[in-house]
Amino acid sequence: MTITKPMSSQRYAEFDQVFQLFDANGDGFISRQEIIDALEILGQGISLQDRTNLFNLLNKDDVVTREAFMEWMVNRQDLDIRADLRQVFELIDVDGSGKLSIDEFTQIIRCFNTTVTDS
Ligand SMILES: [Ca+2]
Repeated sequence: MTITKPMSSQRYAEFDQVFQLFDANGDGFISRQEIIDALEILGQGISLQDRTNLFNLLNKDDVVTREAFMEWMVNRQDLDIRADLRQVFELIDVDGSGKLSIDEFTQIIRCFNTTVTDS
């Protein structure tokens, strides 16, 4: 018996992980600030062109929907952001569960976000 799928579930899961990586507060949308934070973590791992494209995904509510993000990922299959993101993901996945918890991501954001001080 063969089952055909439009996109392999493994690939979809990968894209979904990337989405969750960007969606730091887990509300199902990527805000402008979340893109900025994620890009800061990725650093030079993502090209200027792709940075621009990401911001172009923002809709009139100034958020990126899961659908828009997935579509972008599908069209950017050659993009090495996935390799970079996997490295970042493994770095962040502190407990090695293969899943990224909000706590783990928040922890990393805090580590990188050295400009935030309580003074
Ligand atoms: Ca969000």
